[in-house]
Amino acid sequence: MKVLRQFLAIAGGAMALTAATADTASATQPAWQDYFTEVSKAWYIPVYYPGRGQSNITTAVVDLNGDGRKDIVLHLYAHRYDNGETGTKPAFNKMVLMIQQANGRFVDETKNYLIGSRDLGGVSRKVKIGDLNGDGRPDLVYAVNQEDGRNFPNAHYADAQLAAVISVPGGYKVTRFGRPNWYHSVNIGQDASGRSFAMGEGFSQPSAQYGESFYFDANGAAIATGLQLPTVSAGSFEIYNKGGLAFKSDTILQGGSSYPNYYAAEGFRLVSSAGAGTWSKLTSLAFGTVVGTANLLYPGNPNPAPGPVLNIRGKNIFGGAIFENCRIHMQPGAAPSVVFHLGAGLLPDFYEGITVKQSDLKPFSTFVAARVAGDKIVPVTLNLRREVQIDNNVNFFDCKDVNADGYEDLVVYPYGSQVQVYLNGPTRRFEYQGTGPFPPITDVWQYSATTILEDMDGDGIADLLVFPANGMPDQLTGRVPCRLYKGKKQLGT
Ligand SMILES: [Ca+2]
Ligand SMILES: [Ca+2]
Ligand SMILES: [Ca+2]
Ligand SMILES: [Ca+2]
Repeated sequence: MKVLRQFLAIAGGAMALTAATADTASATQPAWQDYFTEVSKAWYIPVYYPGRGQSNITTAVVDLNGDGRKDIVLHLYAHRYDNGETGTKPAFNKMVLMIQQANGRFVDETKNYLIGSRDLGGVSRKVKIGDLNGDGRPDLVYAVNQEDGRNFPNAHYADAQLAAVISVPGGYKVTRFGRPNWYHSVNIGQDASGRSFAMGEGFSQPSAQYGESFYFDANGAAIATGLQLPTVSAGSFEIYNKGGLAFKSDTILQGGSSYPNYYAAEGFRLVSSAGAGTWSKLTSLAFGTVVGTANLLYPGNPNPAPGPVLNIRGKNIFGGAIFENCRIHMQPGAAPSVVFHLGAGLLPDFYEGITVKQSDLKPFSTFVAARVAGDKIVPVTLNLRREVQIDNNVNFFDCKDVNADGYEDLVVYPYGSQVQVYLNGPTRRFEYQGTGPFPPITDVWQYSATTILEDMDGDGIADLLVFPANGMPDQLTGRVPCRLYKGKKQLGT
């Protein structure tokens, strides 16, 4: 727990590490203009945003008003300074709903669509989209904590709840639910009747006997389900239907949630959907091999924190864990697998018991995959060609078919650099597309840039959003311009 929490200081959403090393464009790579064309002045973030670390922008795309055009849902958060600006309350904490107009531009229509409070109660770390209350309109559910307020002595580590932006008659409303915690994981499952529920877990409270889960009604209220679900990882988890029982969600896969098992996949399988449901734990799967122990020394803390050193594909890594995952069909029609992101520090000169500082570690990033077979978790070969591993600051990614060929791809949204796409196909390889198809990021906020690749206008070709994930330089005021590039032709062609 201690190592995991401290590692968040390295791996958290708003850190400022060296931007990923861009591939050198070669003559064989096509110009990005073949793939995208910019929509001028398409959207903006409607507030000046401080570039001092304690700030975060969570961005999701979803069609809020059912007109077939994807809209942009922003959650803005910034902490006050711990001196000067008084107190520990957030300076900004609000939802912004940008509705796509017929001309492809986005307008802040929060007042037209959001009823009541805009406050999620903290920093959102993760967002999932699904119809939680069964009215046919999409809802959003957020894991909320005080991640970017963590440097402050009174930053209320565990005072946040889960939060939903949920469809109600006449618009959307914010509902907070769940016991106070430092939430980092959230996802959506379905019960035996097909009714959706949301669940999540946090790092700050002792684990409950059962994982808490909530239904939502037509008015957006959260209702405890009473289902006896497993306590899931606070890092991240997938809950899905592998098939075989009436219960819709019968399988959970997640990254290892306890010391020293951070580099493993854990899971649960529903064995009876009678009553509140009965789940059994699956035999876990270790990724790579634990080769020893190293100690991490933090500034201002004389006590080094020990942790396992993992050898994976010939490299020794340390101080990391699995914080994100996505569900994928490796081939069309195949049973689901789960892709995990393993973020850690590269330890080039490891010997048993070595003590290192954060600055000695080079950020290391890789993807691995697993699936459930019987009562075991088994590895799935994820053949990523030319994988970007070093200095690649990854938190978020999607498993989705991004070029409409029927094969689900891996789409990675690093912090501080352009989207990275690995196209899947019949050869069972995921081919990295390099930087060639994508426009370079040149905005003043490029150090905090991130991306979303999604078909925003419904023409079947993915479009590209480029925007800051957190604070921006002080010279920016008012509306901060972001980018939309409309897709012209499919990636990989
Ligand atoms: Ca819309
Ligand atoms: Ca709904
Ligand atoms: Ca594809
Ligand atoms: Ca499009």
